[in-house]
Amino acid sequence: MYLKPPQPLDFFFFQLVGCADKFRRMASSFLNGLKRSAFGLAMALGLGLSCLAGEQLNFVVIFTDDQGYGDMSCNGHPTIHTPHLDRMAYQGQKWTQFYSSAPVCTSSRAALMTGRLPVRSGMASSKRVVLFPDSAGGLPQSEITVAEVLKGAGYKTAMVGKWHMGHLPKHLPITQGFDSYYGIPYSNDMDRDPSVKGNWVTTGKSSPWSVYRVPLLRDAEEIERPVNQSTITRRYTQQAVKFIKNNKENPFFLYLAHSMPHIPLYRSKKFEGKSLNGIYGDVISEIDWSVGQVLNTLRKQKLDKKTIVLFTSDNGPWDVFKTHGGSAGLLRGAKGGTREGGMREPAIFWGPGNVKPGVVQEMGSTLDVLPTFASLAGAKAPDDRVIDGHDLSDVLLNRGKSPRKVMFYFGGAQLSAVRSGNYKAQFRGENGINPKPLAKPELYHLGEDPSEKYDLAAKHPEIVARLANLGEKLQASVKPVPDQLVPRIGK
Ligand SMILES: [Ca+2]
Repeated sequence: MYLKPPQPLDFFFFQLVGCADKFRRMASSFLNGLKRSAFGLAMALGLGLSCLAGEQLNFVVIFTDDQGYGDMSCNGHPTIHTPHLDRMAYQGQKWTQFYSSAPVCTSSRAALMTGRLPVRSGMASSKRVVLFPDSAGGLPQSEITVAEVLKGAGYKTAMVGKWHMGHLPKHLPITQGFDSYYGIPYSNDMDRDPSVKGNWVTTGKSSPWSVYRVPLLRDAEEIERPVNQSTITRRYTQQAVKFIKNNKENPFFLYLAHSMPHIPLYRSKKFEGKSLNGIYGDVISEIDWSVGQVLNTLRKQKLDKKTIVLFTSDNGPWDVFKTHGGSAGLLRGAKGGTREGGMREPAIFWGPGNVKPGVVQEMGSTLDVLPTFASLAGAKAPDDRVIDGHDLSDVLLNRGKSPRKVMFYFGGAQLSAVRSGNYKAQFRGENGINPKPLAKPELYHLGEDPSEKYDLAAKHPEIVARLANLGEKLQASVKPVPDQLVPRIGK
């Protein structure tokens, strides 16, 4: 279902400016018509895009770590304040049923990069949760990332932030389609100094950042260790802004993956004590500031009308850390689980003049990013392998409904739940990487019961059977591949 956005005064102003700009561009476009390439004209007419014909759209993905569905004020959080995300949401499309493809970091990121369920690339495992600093594996070179797809279409590409798809040189972003990399290659709570006792769990405070001896890499070179994490959100933002400014003359793809709000939580001085929500809210405030910096840079560089920005998170909130973890709002469950709170994410697409503003209540997924960006860029998505993503451009450009009708939920490498339309059947336990089959499957109507409270399995066994059948067909399509999460360095 498509809903019109809320319309405060500055939204009307935005629309007026947008109309005037559109008229100017139409006139300019007409006068320059003879100069256009036939391809550019066909693209502009065919896609209904607002950017000048023949120009390629830029793409930015802002990805947060462990931010819950409820952790934005525009998703109803009462004590977290996110003015930049809220503005992004009413200028863009806020999706209320947008999923990551896994409830944990490594698998979720592999799906975002490849458009494929992580079990297809060996990036989901029933033996290890995620990649660790002693892991030898990573995203196989045989996989084709969205960065490689766009690079093939002439894009400059950069990754800033948390990678977590292999930290050895052969697995880093610069081997997977990114021209440059700046960031912490895995989670910010790793490489913990074992001699330091006490931590955020027992004290309710973050340990000094020097306790976590994580590296900061530029391309493949270590430039800082341990990383001063209190400035990391700001430094990632500076790198992102610099990349945008340096690439205003050519199409670009920027993947900005914040290390926060994954624990341990750190923020710069300016954001200390800023939020009613405590340190977690402070951290989200700094990320929100960062979103504002990116969008304002695009506006100032006059790139906003030819850029699509997606903001979303990799998995649900890590609720075991209490006030240092976020909130999934009214959704059930959290990080690591296959209830909605583990995998349904805050999600906003923004692209003034291109993305139709509103609230989208249809399904979408990070799996859909590769096919959608490839389609909008006029680039070729891989056709020699199974792609689990769908092209969402019809929804973004207000031409049609979401092609995503089904969502599969994996706990580790085990298919645990299946959603089709409004119905979701839970077949295995909700937590862990090797969840056991439930004695009886459960069934929920996610429209009427978004919190998964009222089991309808006994009432609708035929729907449970239909969803089980969808799951069996999906599993039959997955070919066994080496588990990338198991091998250890030197073993
Ligand atoms: Ca995560």
